[in-house]
Amino acid sequence: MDAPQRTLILVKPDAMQRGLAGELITRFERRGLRIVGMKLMQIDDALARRHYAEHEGKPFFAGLVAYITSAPVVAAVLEGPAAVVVVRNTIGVTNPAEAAPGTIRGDFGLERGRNLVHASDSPESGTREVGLFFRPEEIVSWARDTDRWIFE
Ligand code: IDP
Ligand code: MG
Repeated sequence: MDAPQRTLILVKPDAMQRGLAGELITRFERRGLRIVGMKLMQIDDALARRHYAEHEGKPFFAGLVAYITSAPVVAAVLEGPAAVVVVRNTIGVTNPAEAAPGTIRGDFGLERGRNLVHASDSPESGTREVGLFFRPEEIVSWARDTDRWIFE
């Protein structure tokens, strides 16, 4: 089994407004990932800026902050073997116009600025972003027994 990892996903406001939260979360569950944290929340300006700090100064930054703060989001922590790359592959590339059919962005999106879902892009980002959105006590441990029927 690949090393277990944790990664943050956000069901972004466009997906929330289209009523797609359940559909998107279902895809991660069916992939075999385990939900270890989940909440509905409104991201404020300060959190949006910290979360997207790497994009500060880019032309789309102000629009990105306005977009991610425009409606409630579902934030979740997913856990599993190689979870970071598995989730990135499940959501597809940043621009939905170029995302493969079968991926979330490739099945539901058309535009880069409305791409339905966020996912951490590396194990280090996963650790940083989980820490930004969740307090340690909000992460739930599953019984070790369940590893036997979910993972190899
Ligand atoms: P990612 O979400 O696939 O990791 P990033 O490059 O980290 O993509 O960009 C963060 C988010 O910023 C994207 O998901 C998208 O919503 C938005 N974004 C990225 N590039 C552009 C752009 O060129 N125009 C508008 N929005 C963009
Ligand atoms: Mg990114």
